[in-house]
Amino acid sequence: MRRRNFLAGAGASLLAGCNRIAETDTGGALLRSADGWHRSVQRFFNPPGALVPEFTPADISPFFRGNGSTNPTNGDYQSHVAAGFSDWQLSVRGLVEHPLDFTLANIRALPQRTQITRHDCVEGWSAIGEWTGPQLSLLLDSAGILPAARFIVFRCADNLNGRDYYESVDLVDAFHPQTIVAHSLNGEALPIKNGAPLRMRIERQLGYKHAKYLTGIEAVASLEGIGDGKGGYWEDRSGYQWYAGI
Ligand SMILES: Nc1nc2c(c(=O)[nH]1)N[C@H]1C(S)=C(S)[C@@H](COP(=O)(O)O)O[C@H]1N2
Ligand SMILES: [Mo]
Repeated sequence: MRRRNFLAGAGASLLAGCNRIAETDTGGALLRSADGWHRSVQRFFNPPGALVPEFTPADISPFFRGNGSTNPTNGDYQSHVAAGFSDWQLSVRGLVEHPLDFTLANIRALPQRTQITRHDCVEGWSAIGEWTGPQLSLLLDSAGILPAARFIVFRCADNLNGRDYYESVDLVDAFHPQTIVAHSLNGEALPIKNGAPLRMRIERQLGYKHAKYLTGIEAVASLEGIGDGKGGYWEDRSGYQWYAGI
């Protein structure tokens, strides 16, 4: 969190003195938006492959709170709850060679990654939990991402204040080794409040990027026309930054 604030402050002062960089093609592209600037500087200090810290079982928070949607009542979510999520499907669509549908059994049958990480919510709380699931890269590689794809969009089952929750990341975060489709928290199937039966863990990003109640993964060339076009529920509603690197 401290690093984020430092970067935000440095961003304002450096941008003021960056006209010369902005005149070059690369510099211009980097500086075009605050988000782009944050992303490039963040990646300079914390390169794409770098892992966030992982913790030990002793560090796990005794209680992992639920935030935002904690028990969706819209659509057919409650009938999935009643059926023990036996018919849940996760689709992979968009700019892919092979559109795919995964059942929970398919997801559990893939090679798994377990990671104990810290979740940071912008509302001012953190919690450490152990998450298990396949790396998103496995799903994307099976579907075969087409060269035109630039973002991965996550579709969710919940509707919050009249809008469907969704999120998106670029391909660097999508293919990051700690980006997983989690089905378990602390060794148990995900609780409903934490996104049952599937939720994203995108460990290099702030809490709101970690889409819960995951129903679909979509490879797209642009975020235009999806929600209000800003890349996520909170980005559309409150101006939260699309790039929420920590
Ligand atoms: N589908 C969906 N995903 C979501 C949210 C939500 O309301 N709906 N809230 C986000 C926010 S702001 C945070 S901090 C985390 C909270 O995860 P938790 O409920 O497991 O604590 O989920 C994120 N993902
Ligand atoms: Mo959050």
